[in-house]
Amino acid sequence: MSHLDAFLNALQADAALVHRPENLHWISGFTGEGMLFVSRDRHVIVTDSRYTEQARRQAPDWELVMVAADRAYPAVAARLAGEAKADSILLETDYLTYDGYRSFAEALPGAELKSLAGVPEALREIKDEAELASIRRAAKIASDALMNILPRLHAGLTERQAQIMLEFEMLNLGSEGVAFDTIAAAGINGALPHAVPSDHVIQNGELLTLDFGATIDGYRSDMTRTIGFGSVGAELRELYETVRVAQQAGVDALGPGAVCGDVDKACRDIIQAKYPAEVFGHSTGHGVGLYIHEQPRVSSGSATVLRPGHVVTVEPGIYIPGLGGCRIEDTVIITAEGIVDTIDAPKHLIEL
Ligand SMILES: [Mn+2]
Repeated sequence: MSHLDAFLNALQADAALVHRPENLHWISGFTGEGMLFVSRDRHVIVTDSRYTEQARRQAPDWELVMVAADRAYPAVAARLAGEAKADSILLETDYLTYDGYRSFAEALPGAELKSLAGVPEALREIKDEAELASIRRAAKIASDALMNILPRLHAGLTERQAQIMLEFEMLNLGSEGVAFDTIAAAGINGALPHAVPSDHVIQNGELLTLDFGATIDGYRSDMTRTIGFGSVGAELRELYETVRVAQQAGVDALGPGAVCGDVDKACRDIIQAKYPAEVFGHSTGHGVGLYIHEQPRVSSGSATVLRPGHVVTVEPGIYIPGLGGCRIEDTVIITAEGIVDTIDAPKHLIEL
């Protein structure tokens, strides 16, 4: 079934207006800016002259309406809704601004406006073969990029230099861009799960956490590896080994029919056997696709059951202020038979 057909099947109204770029992409194939108008009988891309040729190429089966300015969108929506006799219309209330929503409400005074929030996102949870192929390519680029830069990584570089090296390598290997802001955190900065790379100079005896991903056809990969420099002391070595065992337990708990909350527990139990609960404050993982963070969440108590086509990360970590931190993360595809771990970079402690 095409993505458009899947969207139409899920449509609980006469028509929908779609604005979120990732949802435009998923439903129509068009990756520019604009709006979709979708009803049973009509599917229209509304955009401006910067994107009309692109829309023709990427979505040849879609009707195209050109607008000259942002304020024209509500009027076009009203015209299309009138032509389609659409009395009920869905909008992305979780994406439009308050002013944006109001301008559509004013242009569509007779229509019943309802929320489309979460509907395209739920449809996008299960990936098809083409989507999985893109994610696997993005994952391979990220893994290869890390392995390629290892011989050039050494104590004395800054976190930012490590970040730039890694991003350059991913782009060089064919990534469309970075999947999200790369995290490179060494020494005590490793205790910040979402540290911003700084001019901190990596020292011997420190761990460096690198969390990064590549993008192919808009689809992202997500991976984290933590690397040691010089000889890493016993306390950090123990911390690393605990995360490695926890991460492997999480990956081993994945599969069709696995419950997300159980996967989280598999990781968390191992860490909590040795450390206080607060060292691992975030959830174990998340879905990955056109967004870097999407459904399903692999979190404590989640009853979501994994199915073939789900793509989730497993990324436990330990963060201790004043000491440092470690995280290890893979992006994993759930299949009918089991799993495919898309990240093939090694997970033992590498000391450079
Ligand atoms: Mn992640």
